[in-house]
Amino acid sequence: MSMTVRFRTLALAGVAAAAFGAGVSGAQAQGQLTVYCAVQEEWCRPMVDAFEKATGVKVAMTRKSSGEIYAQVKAEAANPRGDIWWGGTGDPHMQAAEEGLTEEYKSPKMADLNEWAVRQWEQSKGRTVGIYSGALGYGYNTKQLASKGLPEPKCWADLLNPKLKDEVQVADPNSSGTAYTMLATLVQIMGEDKAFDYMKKLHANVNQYTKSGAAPAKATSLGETTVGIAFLHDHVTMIVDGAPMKAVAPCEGTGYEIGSMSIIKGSKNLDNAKKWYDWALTPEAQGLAANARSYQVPSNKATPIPAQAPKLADIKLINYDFAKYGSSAERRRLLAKWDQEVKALPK
Ligand code: S7P
Repeated sequence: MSMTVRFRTLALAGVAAAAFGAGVSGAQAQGQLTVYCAVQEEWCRPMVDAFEKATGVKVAMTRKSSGEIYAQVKAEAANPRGDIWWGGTGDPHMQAAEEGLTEEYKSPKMADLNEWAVRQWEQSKGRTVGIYSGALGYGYNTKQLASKGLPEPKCWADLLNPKLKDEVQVADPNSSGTAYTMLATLVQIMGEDKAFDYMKKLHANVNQYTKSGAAPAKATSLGETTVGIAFLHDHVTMIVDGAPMKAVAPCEGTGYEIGSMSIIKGSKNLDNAKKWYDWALTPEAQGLAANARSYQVPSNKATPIPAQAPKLADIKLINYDFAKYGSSAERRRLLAKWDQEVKALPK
């Protein structure tokens, strides 16, 4: 887990100041805000800097994986310490919404959003909203693959090749929203029985279940694993950095995420949480992603889609059922089943 907790001064620059005027000086501090951030730290930080610059609000930020933030919000429900949960896959946000852990809020920016982002808000009864989207897939290290004399994998089925024993890395779906997206995707593509058979077989090839969903992309870039399962945009970040890698949208089809944002129920800084929420939906704030080498598709229709972002229209996407796989009962049931039937298997 990568974690940062910081109260910042207002000295740092940020392009998003334009969204809320020219920015404010340190003398005009406007209170504070605690943000639980689930994207990569490299994107969390400039968001915090830009928001502080634009509003004068001091931000304490903690970075964790999606499932970990959900667990923390639930554990703190009687005495909430966070104000806003920004980013991470939509399923745990949906679960939190259903469990009443997050606040209902309608931002004046809703009209500016893509339909899929608004649908997330509607399905959660106004408790979470889409901020970006991205497709799941895997990446492989071209040098490692060549050195093993393996054919280029193209499908989910190819990851079961016995020659990939201990050469596939993926996160643990309990902590990682990415890995839960994989679990739910396979169930939707194959049906539950076949999906669990697949994951049991895949277990033989998995070298490590990481805590963070993007970690397998990094490990693939470094040649620590031949294949890493993660969102395609996380692989693209590595490829843009020059890693010898290729990203694959599996031939059977794949799932996708609606990265989401929620206000935590009982927030002690509710006005500032709403300020962040409205600001984070602007093109100025969403445009910070590409500078941070995060290549998701933004939810505001006016935010330019980064040129490097995988083109969702070119990928065989399933009709991911966010209401079902984000429901409390289904997410808990599938995770418990994965723990018992997959993770517990001997290696
Ligand atoms: O790296 C960005 C990203 O892939 O990370 C988020 C993810 O939920 C956080 O990682 P975990 O899998 O560890 O929870 C995604 O929402 C986002 O696109």
